[in-house]
This record gives sequence, structure tokens and C-alpha cells, in this order.
Amino acid sequence: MRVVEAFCAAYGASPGTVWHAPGRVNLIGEHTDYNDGFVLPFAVPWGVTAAVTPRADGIVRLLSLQADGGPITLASRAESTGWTRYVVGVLAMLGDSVSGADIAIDGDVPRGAGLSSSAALEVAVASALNDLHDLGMTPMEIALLGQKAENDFVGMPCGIMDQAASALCEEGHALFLDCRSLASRNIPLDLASHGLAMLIIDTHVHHEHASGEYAKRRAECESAARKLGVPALRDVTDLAAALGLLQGDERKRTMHVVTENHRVEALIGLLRAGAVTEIGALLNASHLSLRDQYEVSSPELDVAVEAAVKGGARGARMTGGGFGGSAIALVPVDRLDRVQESVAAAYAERGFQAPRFLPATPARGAHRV
Ligand code: GAF
Repeated sequence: MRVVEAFCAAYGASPGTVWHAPGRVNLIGEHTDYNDGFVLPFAVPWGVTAAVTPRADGIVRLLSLQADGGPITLASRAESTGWTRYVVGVLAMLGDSVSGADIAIDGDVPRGAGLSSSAALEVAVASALNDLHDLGMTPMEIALLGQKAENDFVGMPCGIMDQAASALCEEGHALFLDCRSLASRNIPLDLASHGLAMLIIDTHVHHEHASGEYAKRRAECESAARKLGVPALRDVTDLAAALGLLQGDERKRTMHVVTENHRVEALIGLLRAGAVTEIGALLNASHLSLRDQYEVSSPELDVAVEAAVKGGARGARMTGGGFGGSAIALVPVDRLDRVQESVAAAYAERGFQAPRFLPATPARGAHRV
């Protein structure tokens, strides 16, 4: 394995353990996780592999096969910048149970596609350290640690979805997660036997203001919940009455979150009933809500969704935080070419950079390799 060879070459010994953790796409349930709601992501076939050996002297050495140069040596946590913050954040959250480590990282999550390469990095490193130090953390505890690293160390106020997907998903399944109780269930997602495929459309767009807008949405939701006298928007039971008490953006955000939670439950009902071909309408409705009520889409995402449906997709939506990144489209296998041509032509017509198409099959969550 490439990462093991690189580890041996850099540090002169074999790693103590090697773990892989995947990125994710979210089938439905967007911007619901930090509202204590429901999500339904699945792991993608790309991820991060971390080869790790503990050190007793507090020093952290980090090598990435995707970065130029040799290992970076960090004598203190304050020195970390860029991608190393996700790793050092995990070490910081583990506190005294871990001193230092020699780490080599290899990742193949498509860059900037919004497929959660950072969560994959956190979960791969946390899983390896959990294993090496016999910390006895469950996959959900590992996910929570990764989220805490991102919230408290990196400074991104994300929810739990991405890390949970990376830590808990099973091959061939989507992960239904109740983000309040943290109860989860793996739901079979067999698209191929219905003649369907999930196509990822990477817009290549990443807006710099995305994380500021994310924090703003989160604050708007919290403010709306306070005005409604509920712990979180998940607790809104009478949407019409709630909307009557709110105005402007907070009203729109509430409308999205409450209806999106309903869509997750409806989609799970369809999957349970074997009606996979019918989930497309819910994907379309989710996209419209994210575009018009939550206002986190972008022209590139909207064009991808519209053109995919025009080309024969059963449904499509933006996936992840928004403002760029990727859309997903549920496509009959015999229309895959037509859908891609339709999206590529619409992009060319508007002068957008050509999109990248990736097939997504539900992959396995974090595991030792
Ligand atoms: C990002 C965040 F990291 C997730 O927690 C989630 O909120 C998502 O955006 C939107 O559903 O990926």
C-alpha cells in the first residue's frame, strides 16, 4: 500500500496501524443536523487512509502524499495550519490520552467537490489513534470527537452528519441518523437492482464565503427556535402556526428545516416499501427548498439539477453545505450518457467550467486496512 511505503520511507519503520475513512454524499436531510433533525448520507468510494504510530514525546510528524515536500514536524499544536489543523485538532481533543504521533496520509476524495474530505481525515486519524491507544471509543464517539475538533479547533460550526457518515456507514446502505438522540440505522440502498445509479455532478465551484454563510444559517435557525420557544427547529410540530410567528429569513429557514425533516422520513418510507424509483420527487423538492428557502444553492448547482432532470434523471439536488460543491442525480442506468450530455451542454451554454461526473455507490465506513 502506497501510504505504508511512504510511512516507512519517511519514518524508518512500519506504522502501528492503518485506517481508511470515506467521504460522503447526503441523499437527503440538508442543514437539518444542527437543528437536531434527520439526515440520510452514504459513504462514497473515496476517502482518506492514515498510517499511524504513537510517540511518547508529544511531537507530531505529518506527511501527506497530496502535499509537496517531506514530513512536517509540529512541536506544538499552535503551529498547525491548513489541512494539518484537522489532524492536530483530533489530537488536541484526545488530550492527555495521546502524546504525539508519526502520521502519513493518503487521500483520494475529489478536491473541493464538497464530499467531506475533512471529516474523512478526522475520522481516519481518530480511528487509528483509538485503535493504537486502546481507547475503546465507539464509531459514534469517534464521529463526535471529529466534530468537536472541527468546531473547537478548526472553528467550523458543522453538525454531526459528515463525521457520522464517515465513521458508521455500511457498504450498500445509507445511514439514517437522528441527530438529537444519535440513534442510527443503516438502510439498504440498492439502486442497481432498480436499474438506477447515483451520479455526482461536481460543479468545481467553491465560494470563499461558504463557511460564514453556514454559521449565519445556523444562528438564524437557533434564533428562530428561541422565538418559537422550542429547543430546536426539529421540535416544530405546527408549521403553519410557527411561520405565523416568524418573519423574513428566519421564517424561510424554518420552512426549509421542518419540511426537509418530513422529506427524510418520507424518503425512508419509500425505500422501505421498495419504491426506490419514486424518491426522485423528494430530491427535487429538497433542492427547491434549499434554493428558495434556505438560500444555499448557486447558479452552477441549479443548472446541474435542472439539466440533469431535463436529460432524464428521476430527481436531483445539491448535496452538502452548498454554495458550490456537488449535486447528485438519480439516473436510470440507460440514461446516464444523456444526463451527462445535458448537464455538460447547459454548462457550456452558460460559460461555466465543465463539470466532473462521478458515479457514487454506497461504500463502507471507517475500517482498519
Ligand atoms: C456541511 C456540514 F459539515 C454538515 O454538518 C451539514 O450541516 C451539511 O453541511 C449540510 O447539511 O457538510
